[in-house]
Amino acid sequence: MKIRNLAALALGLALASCSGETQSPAEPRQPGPPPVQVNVPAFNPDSAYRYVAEQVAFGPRVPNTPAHDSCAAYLAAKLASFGAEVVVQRATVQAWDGTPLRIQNIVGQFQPEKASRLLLFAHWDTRPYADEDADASRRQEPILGANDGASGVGVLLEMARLLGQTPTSLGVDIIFFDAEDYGNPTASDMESWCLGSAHWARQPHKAGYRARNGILLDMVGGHGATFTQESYSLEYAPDMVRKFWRAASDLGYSGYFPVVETRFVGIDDHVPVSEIAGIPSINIIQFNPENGGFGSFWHTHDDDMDAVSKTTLEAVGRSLARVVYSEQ
Ligand code: AHN
Ligand code: ZN
Repeated sequence: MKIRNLAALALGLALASCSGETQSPAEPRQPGPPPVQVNVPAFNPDSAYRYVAEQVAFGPRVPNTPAHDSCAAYLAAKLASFGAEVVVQRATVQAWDGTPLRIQNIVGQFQPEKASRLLLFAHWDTRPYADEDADASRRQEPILGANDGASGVGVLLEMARLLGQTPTSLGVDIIFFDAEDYGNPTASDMESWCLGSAHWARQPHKAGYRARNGILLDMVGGHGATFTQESYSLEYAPDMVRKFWRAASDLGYSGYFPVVETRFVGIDDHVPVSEIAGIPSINIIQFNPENGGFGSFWHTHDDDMDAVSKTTLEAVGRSLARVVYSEQ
């Protein structure tokens, strides 16, 4: 035990001594040891933004609609084109209002032979109603979900492009969960909100599937977004929360990622992945406790491409890439 600790200390010192990356002068990094040098391929924000726009161009991606089917085919083909081994998990699940939903969870596996793995995920479906819209006459219409749906997927597709070119130490799986935004407007419950992820968590694409950690991206493109440390994430995977916020800080993104805990953000896909599948997961989600919570676009018709910032996609994508390529 003692020798192991000494070895870890020596390794820590060795890594800490070869700091390399420069920091942004505008946003000083948080105090602590200097950043560690890791070779991270360049996350391209233009590419991520294009993947967001391509999804939004299908229109709302609500289960049981043709646009939903077309977008599913696009996402699976995209992952395959980057070299992932793709599995599409199809099922019919029941929405809270009784509607049977034909869902597709889309899984892209990189280096599937590796035992040590990381799981990256986002929901790809969009909400069937704009229940938060100021215009009551349009609250029954589905939303475009540029942020709430397409942004997380867009960042992960760009991540997939990098994974296809530059292998990581760990194997990586990317899952686009379906039917995560069909929830009961008057309840924050796993049963109505997390249909795709709960289905997968009970019945993963591979029996006995394990991953060291999971990272969920949800609404990661808002202009001037802040990503606070959500309390379920801190409960399930505090080390990964710290790693992610540290990576962001090392890159000069502390403005986007303040070290602030927020409670009651709501149930999200990381809850079933952590609790049912047993994979400790964090949620990177726009939430500002001083400003009403989620962005003003949330569950409204304002959630279109105008609500998406390339700079925010870049801050999240670069931080994520740094975490994924640092993990040994
Ligand atoms: C609730 O608001 C119940 N959960 C947050 C999960 C969510 C919905 N994220 C985007 N849309
Ligand atoms: Zn939503």
